[in-house]
Amino acid sequence: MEGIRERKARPVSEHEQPPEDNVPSQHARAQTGWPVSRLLYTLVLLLSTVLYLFWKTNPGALIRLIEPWYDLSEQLPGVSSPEYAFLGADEVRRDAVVDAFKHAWFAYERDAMGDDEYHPLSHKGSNLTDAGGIGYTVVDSLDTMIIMGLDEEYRRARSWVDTKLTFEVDGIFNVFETTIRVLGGLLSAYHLTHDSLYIDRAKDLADRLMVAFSTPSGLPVAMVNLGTRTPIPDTGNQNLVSTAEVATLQLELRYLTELTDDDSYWRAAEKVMQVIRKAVPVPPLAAIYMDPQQGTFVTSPIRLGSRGDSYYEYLLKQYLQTGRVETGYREMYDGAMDAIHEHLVQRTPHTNFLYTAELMPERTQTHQMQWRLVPKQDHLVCFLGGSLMLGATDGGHFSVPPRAEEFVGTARRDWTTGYELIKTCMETHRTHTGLSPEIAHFRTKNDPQAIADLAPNDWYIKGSRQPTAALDARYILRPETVESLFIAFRLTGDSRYRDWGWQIFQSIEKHCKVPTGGYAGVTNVDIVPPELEDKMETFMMSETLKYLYLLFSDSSILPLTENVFNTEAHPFPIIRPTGRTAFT
Ligand code: DMJ
Repeated sequence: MEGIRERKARPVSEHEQPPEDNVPSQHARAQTGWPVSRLLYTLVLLLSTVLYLFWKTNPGALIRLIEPWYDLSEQLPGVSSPEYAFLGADEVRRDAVVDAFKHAWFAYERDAMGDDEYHPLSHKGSNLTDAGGIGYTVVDSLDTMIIMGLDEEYRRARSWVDTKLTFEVDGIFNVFETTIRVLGGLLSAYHLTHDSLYIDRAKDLADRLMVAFSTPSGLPVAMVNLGTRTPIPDTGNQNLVSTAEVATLQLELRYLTELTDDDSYWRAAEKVMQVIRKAVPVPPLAAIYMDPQQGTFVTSPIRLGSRGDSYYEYLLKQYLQTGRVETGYREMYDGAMDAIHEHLVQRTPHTNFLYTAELMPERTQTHQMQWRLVPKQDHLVCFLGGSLMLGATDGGHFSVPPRAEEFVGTARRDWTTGYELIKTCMETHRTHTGLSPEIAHFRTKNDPQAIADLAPNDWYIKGSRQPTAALDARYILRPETVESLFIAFRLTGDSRYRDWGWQIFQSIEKHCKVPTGGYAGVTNVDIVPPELEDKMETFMMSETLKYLYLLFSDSSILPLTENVFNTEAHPFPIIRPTGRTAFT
């Protein structure tokens, strides 16, 4: 400062040559450098303060501001290198998944072979009806054994299907669950083996299920008695049907028509989609309940989780199943994705996590209808990350990894949202067990302090700190996050997805593995050691372990461009039916 003052105090005339002793010394030169560095220092300080205040008040906007540069260096979000990666197998991790499958299967086979469900803590099986079961677990697991090359285990399972499986059971079964797990399991076993046993069984089952479609609208009722072939409406639910359930039978029924030449399955499946296309509101967000008498949506929550999820999944997959010619499905899917982006996609206030909220219908005091946005997301929604990326690349028909210029229209938006959603799903695995809860709640801008305290990371599990954990805190061996990781890996070759999948697998091994055999869900993902639930859901062997296996396998196994996975992870081939009018 002194130097500045001195110079100001003694102005030198333009023409005056400085006398020799006026030439600044080295020390004085350093002093004259101060103003610049001080200026810079002040500027940096000022800028940091502004950025800090901006971050505090609107962190999302700040991240969005810098995102374009971040993207530029990365080419595309979710892709580390633009170079083509050969997707070879990670044999060590893949084989660890096979060992896990064997651990699950052997326990089931030892304690409960043929029963619908398995209880690994009590070493028992159980059936879905008192009249008996229909091989839920065996049939749901067939294709995983085939894919993993477990020939001996598969041979025994096939023999059970051949000699013991019967659908002549006087019991009531859910149409959707039976279709995706049992019919889907039989059809994919056929796809992988061409063993006609599976077509015979699939046809027998489907013929019993078809009575569900005999409603005035063509929307199937929720249940049937398989033995008596009687449709059973869901009286406990005002005879309504859930949107996901009626709209997640199509891949299975259409493939069965392709295999049998019996058109009735295809017609029934397509009729449902015609009814939905006509009934869907503007914007095209589907409420989770429909009335099978009227063929209309009823006022009910709108969400991408339970009872809504696979409706969106199958819009895209029906389009992919028939070689991308049925543009009607693609249009419905694109319309739905636009509406989801406009009405459901949200960001958390501090960490900018992307999630999809739910809409709850409510009546105001003056009886007006209004929709309340609820910031919660089911684990089930985690399928959507991979699904969006798959849709954005038109079913994996882009380069691997995709090049930015391949994306047109809303494809890049969908890709980015898909990747961001996967990141959020991974974030919900940051619990004490490393497992993610059944439902995650997210912070919003003006949350009360109690919620702010609970959710320093912008998300929390409702009730996880209460002595009796809420159902939200459970992890029941669900597959949706690893399903998305598998798709993202196949589309990008980016090892981050394998690392994330491995992380999840290790948490399952650590906390869900029952030493005597099998895997169990946990009641609270935030308690270590966790309390186990005495159930191994069938999707552990049909989906979770299959998707993990495929994540670590080389990409020649079941390429996405040649197969479409049903919602229970059963692969079907892409088909090109002739002589049929496409759904356009
Ligand atoms: C599976 O049965 C299917 O993935 C279904 O679409 C949703 N729920 C379970 C797995 O979580």
